[in-house]
Amino acid sequence: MAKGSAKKEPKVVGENKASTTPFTPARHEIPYDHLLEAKTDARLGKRLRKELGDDKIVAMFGDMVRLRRFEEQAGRAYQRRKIRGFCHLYIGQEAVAVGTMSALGEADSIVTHYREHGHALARGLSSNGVMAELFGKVDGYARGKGGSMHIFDASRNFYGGWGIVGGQIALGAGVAFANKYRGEKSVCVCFLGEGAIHQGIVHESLNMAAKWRLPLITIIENNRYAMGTSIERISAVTDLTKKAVGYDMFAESVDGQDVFSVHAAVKAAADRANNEGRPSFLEMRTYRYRGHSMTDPSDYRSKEEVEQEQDLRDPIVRLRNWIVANKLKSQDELNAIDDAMDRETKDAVEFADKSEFIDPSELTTDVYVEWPFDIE
Ligand SMILES: Cc1ncc(C[n+]2csc(CCOP(=O)(O)OP(=O)(O)O)c2C)c(N)n1
Repeated sequence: MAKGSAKKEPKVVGENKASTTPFTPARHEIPYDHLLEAKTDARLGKRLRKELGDDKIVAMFGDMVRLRRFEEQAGRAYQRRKIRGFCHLYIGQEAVAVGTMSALGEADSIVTHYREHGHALARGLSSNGVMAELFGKVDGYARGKGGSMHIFDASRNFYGGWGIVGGQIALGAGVAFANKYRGEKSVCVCFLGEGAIHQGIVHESLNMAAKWRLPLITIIENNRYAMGTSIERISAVTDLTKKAVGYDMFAESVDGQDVFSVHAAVKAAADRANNEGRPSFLEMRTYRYRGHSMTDPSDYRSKEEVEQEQDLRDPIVRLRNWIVANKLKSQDELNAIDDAMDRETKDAVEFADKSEFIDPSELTTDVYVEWPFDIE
């Protein structure tokens, strides 16, 4: 679709602009039309190149490509009925996971939703282990007992993978509370979809995080649709940063298709938490290219809308273009990285296929934690 013909955001009726002004934290909304024309900010790119170095930026490209190729393979394996049950692909949202994880340290924690294969891989979990979990096999991160929605690796402070929309934020706030209680300088990042934003638990947790000054970074991955329902249909305001204003919490809308913007926003939020004891609320404006889950025909949005998002905002193409324009690597060198990721994920499918199912005698194990257990 041509730039000029992009659909305008509907005007919000009865909105009281003045109501948000006494608070400094809430930032202005980024209109969708503006995002479609957005380019990577040249100054931000230059700054991050200096801070992170060329190798790390190229590694971020490789990480995003790994996520994309992994999800494509997972989609194919699902169609071959190698993966059963629910499976929610992350294709289109790669910059959010990679930009976030690149800004965190090993001591930081992650609690997330069910669309989490990308978060797990970006956190450093192996393609083999994640794919085996999707296949329900014993070499998976939950020994095949969790499946797609419950990837978990305590050794990397990666605390799942949760299926109840919004419920994980209470766990995230609890982890942040524990970090603070122990006097550790580390944050907990909690990912939610925008569909979770009106759940009561989200508001109870945001309030406590602000009141107790917990090192919690709440990331709303606003991909515009909760299953088949658009954010415009369910929310009185489409600027989700306004939800955090009532808790006097720092809030910002971020271009979630630009890995640099995501990295910078999360890094600033981690510094804010560690240095000032202030939680943050980041709304990442992103988009998913596939349906809600593998069984969703995606007929609630137009083909043109999806194509427009892919053509103008694809996060991988955007970083690829920036890397080539700034001469960090050539197109051919980036293609070689892509090929390597393609091989890695195909190998992961083979690995998962060969891995065994758990013995049926284990079906009732791992349900409860054995008592007594150690509490640090
Ligand atoms: C409390 C609760 N209500 C309903 C559901 C069913 N459900 C599963 S996913 C989903 C949509 C959530 O959308 P969003 O939070 O925007 O995340 P996305 O799938 O877009 O990543 C719903 C309603 C659920 N899992 N939990």
